[in-house]
Amino acid sequence: MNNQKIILRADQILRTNPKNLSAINSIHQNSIFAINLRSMSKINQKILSLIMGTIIFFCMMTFTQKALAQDDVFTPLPGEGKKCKIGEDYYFEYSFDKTPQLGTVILKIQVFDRDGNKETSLKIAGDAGMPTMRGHHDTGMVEFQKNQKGDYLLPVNIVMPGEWDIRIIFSKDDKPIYKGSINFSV
Ligand SMILES: [Cu+2]
Repeated sequence: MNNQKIILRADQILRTNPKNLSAINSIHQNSIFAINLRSMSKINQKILSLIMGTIIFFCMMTFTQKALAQDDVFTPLPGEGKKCKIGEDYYFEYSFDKTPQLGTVILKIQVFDRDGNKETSLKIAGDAGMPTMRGHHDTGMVEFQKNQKGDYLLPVNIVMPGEWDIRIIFSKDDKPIYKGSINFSV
């Protein structure tokens, strides 16, 4: 059957018995099969493989982007004064000098080794901003400064009420070893 005939036949069936969908369906299936066979010339096969290649390419891109995005996952931290483990070797605790409010608050992080001794060999950087307004207030990664006691300090400027987060990266020998985020609202 050619296409014209298929359409006429389907039309005929619909006229005589509008509810005979299964007959229409089977004609439709046959027509798809016939059209597929006819259109599979060599040129179309090339186009088809090109399309398949493009689809696979974009799938791979998506996978790669997902893998990269996973690299950038910041673990939400459990709360002020709570122990946060960095692998087996270190842990840290953090606190603010006051409840975060408009103005400047100071975030303090204390790092310890597995025996509980102060650890000062890490580098810590933090990026404060508003998750719902990315790019508006973000400070970019700013390095914490160590005080004489070996505490790591970062002043954070809270410029408007709403949801805030501070994304923090801990590095050992310039390699990131932990990523965490502190979320709070003002
Ligand atoms: Cu804002």
